[in-house]
Amino acid sequence: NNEEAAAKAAALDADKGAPTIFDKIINKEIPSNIVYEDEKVLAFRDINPQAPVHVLVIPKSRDGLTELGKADPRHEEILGQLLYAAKIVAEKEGILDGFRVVINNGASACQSVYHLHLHVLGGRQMKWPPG
Ligand code: D5M
Repeated sequence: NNEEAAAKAAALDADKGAPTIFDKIINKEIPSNIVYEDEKVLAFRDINPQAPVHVLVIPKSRDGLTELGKADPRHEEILGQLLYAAKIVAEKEGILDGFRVVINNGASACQSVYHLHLHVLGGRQMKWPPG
């Protein structure tokens, strides 16, 4: 379908080094609602929230991490930092008692932006299995 084709095209562009919308957010060229920031990580509210709390946690440097499936050993440290930042976000947002961390990897998992990002979701009863 159209969405899948668009995701595949976006993945190809990103693999060639093309910037994504998240670069504009990192560079503050477009506004975002930042929840947490440190030297390596940026967390901001998702523009299309799927729960009362929906925050995206991204590495400031993509460094080849268009998707989790492209990770290699040099990414181990940043991957840990991203997951720990997800915990800080959950704490700041008051959802430590129940929250979900999601990574959509690839077109068939509905990934639309090819700059690795963790979704931190909470503030409502989550369902299982996810769609
Ligand atoms: O998730 C990509 C997510 O990125 C999706 O939930 C919308 C969000 N998004 C896209 N553009 C923006 C801006 N400009 N601000 C905030 N959030 C944004 P995926 O897992 O790739 O489907």
